[in-house]
Amino acid sequence: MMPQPNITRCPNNPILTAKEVPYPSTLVFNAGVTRYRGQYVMVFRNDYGNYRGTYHFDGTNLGLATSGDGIHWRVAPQPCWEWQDEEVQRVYDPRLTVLDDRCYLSFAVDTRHGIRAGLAITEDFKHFEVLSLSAPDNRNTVLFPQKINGQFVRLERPFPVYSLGAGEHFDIWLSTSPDGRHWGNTRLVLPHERVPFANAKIGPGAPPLRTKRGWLTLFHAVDINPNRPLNGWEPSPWTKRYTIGLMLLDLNEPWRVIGLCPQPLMVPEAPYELDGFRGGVLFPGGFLDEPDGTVKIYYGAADTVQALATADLHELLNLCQPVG
Ligand code: BMA
Repeated sequence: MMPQPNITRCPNNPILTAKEVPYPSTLVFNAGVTRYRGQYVMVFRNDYGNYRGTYHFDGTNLGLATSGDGIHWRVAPQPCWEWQDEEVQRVYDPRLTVLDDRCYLSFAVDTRHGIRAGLAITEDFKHFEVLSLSAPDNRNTVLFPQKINGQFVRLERPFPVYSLGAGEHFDIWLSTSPDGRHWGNTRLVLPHERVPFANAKIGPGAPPLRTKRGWLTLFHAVDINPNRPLNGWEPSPWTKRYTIGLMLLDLNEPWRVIGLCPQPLMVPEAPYELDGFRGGVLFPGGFLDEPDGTVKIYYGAADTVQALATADLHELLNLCQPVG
């Protein structure tokens, strides 16, 4: 018998919503979360104002929240970053990684010439030095919390539409960098067809957790069913369900998948996951281990609110079936 995922949704869910944000806010979701200098830090995506079509509101900025326990959050009085100019339309879907006591923020950037994946560094969450921006189209980059063989390492999700034709069949890749600015040595990690519960794109979720057995890694997996409307508020019918998947990557050769959970770790089922701007979306962005052997899984729910679930680290490791 396959062990079943034993995941506990936080009773306080959703742990952050637009109501708690002291500046214009409509949707609060897809946050990056880490521990930095003695507290939990969250950078969340904040879409504000009215819906303007094609998934754009009046604007999008990034908000900052801090916490002593990872459950109850204080939102800073001002957004921490908004980037809009002639070329850049918005920065969104942040992920946070602490490496050598510096905090890195990886993010997606919509530009007038495609979607780019960026990496910035900050110490105060007020000033962000942009180290790199990828060529389009790429996003969902997550930085590993350690250098491997002296290199920065990231997972990423390019989306090659021209060569693959119609459809959204995108995969998880990995690149390395000597300095966080120049990225290369790109390799395929997990093709979407190896994920039994995805019939469309997959993408990196949160920065991987180092364990004795390997890098434990969350990802999102999309299954499209045109006969299953997901009841979002968005005017166009939404049929893409986003579940959370789990894999184990080799510690020294992290492009090698050594374990994969054959079923989703979490599927949308709580009301705040099913009802929202886009119903049925779980989008993991933070994954933290605790001294008591549990882990915290932070995820955006229904592209509307921020949620948290907990699990046992060893149980998660045991869910990953060996793969050759
Ligand atoms: C992806 C991104 C995410 C979003 C998800 C579901 O393509 O845009 O920001 O959460 O779709 O809408």
